[in-house]
Amino acid sequence: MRADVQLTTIERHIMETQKKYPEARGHLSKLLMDVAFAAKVISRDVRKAGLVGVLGLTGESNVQGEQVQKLDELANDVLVNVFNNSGLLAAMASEELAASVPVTKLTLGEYVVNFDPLDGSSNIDANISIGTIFSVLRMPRPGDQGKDEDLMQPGYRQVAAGYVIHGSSTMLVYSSGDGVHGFTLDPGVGEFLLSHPDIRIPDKGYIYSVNEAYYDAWSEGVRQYISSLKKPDAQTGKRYSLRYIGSMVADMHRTMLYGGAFLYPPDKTNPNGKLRLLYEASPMAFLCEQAGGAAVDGRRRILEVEPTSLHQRVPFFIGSKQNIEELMSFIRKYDK
Ligand code: P6P
Repeated sequence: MRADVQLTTIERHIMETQKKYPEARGHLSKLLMDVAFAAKVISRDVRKAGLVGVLGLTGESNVQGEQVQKLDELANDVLVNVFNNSGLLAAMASEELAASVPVTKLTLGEYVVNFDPLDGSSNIDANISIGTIFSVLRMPRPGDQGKDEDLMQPGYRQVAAGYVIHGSSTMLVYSSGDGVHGFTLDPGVGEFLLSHPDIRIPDKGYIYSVNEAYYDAWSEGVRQYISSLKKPDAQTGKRYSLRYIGSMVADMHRTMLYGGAFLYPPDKTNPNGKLRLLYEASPMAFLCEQAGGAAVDGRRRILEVEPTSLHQRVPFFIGSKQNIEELMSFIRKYDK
C-alpha cells in the first residue's frame, strides 16, 4: 500500500467531518455512508459484468430514449433500494426514471437526491471507465411527500455531491462543502480508504476534453476558443493535449486531478447540449468549485441555473479557473 494512503475509511472521514458541525444530527453522514455502501455493491457487479451476462442491452430504452444497459438497471435498482430504506429521503430522481420516486417506505426524511446511476454506460461493453454521480439537497418541506419540484433546486443549494468512478480502481470522490476528498476501494477489505485528501484542481491546465466531431455545429466563440488551443499557449508557450474518453465521470476525474477544461457545448441541433443539469452538471459543478475550479453554462455559473424540469440539459463548460475564464472571454467576444 502506498505510504501516503492513510488507513482512514470513508466512514471515519465522514464522522470526523461531522464533528466540525456540532448541530449535525448525523443524518447526512448516514446518507453518505449509504452511498458508499451502494457504490461497493455496484462495483462488485461492474467488476464481473463480463462474466455474469449483464453486458449488453436489456432491449428496453429509458426516459432519455437511450438503450438501457443491464448494468444501468442494476445500478439504478441498488441505489433506489438503498435510498428507499435509508429513512432519510423524501424523494429521489434518477436518469433512468421518467418521474421522481417519492419515498414510500419508512419515514420521510429531510433530504432529496438526484443521481445518474451509471453514467457513460454506452462504454460498458468496451470496458471503459463508467461511474455514478449523486447530488444531495435539503427537502424544502420536511415530513411531506417529495415531489418533482422538491428535486428541482439550483445547484448552490446542494449540501453534498460526488461521483464513483469504476476505472483501474473504484474511487469515490465527494464533498459536503468542506473540500473535496477521494477514497479508493480496497476490494480485499471492502473499504473505501482515503487516498486523495483535499483535492485541488490546478488553476490552469493543458488538457482540453471535448467531442470535436461537433465542431462545425458550435457557436463562433467556442470554435475560436478550441482553435486557439491548437497553438502553443500565448503566455507559457506550452502545447495543449486533447483527451476525450466519452465517459463524463472519467473525463471529469482526470480534469479534477490534472486541470484543464471539459466541454459539452450546445450546438445547432442541441441548443442546451447533451448533459443533464440536476444529476450530471450540478453535482460536478459543486465539486469543481469546492476544489477551486469553475463551471459555467456559457453565461453564468452552473450552480445558479434555476431548473425547470427533472431531465433538462444544460451547456457545460467546467475545469480550471483560468481555462474557463479564457473560454468565457471568447464567448463574450464572438457570441453576442
Ligand atoms: P458524445 C455518456 O453517454 C455521456 O452521457 C457522458 O458520460 C459523456 O461525456 C457524453 O455522453 C459523451 O457524448 O456525444 O461525445 O458521445
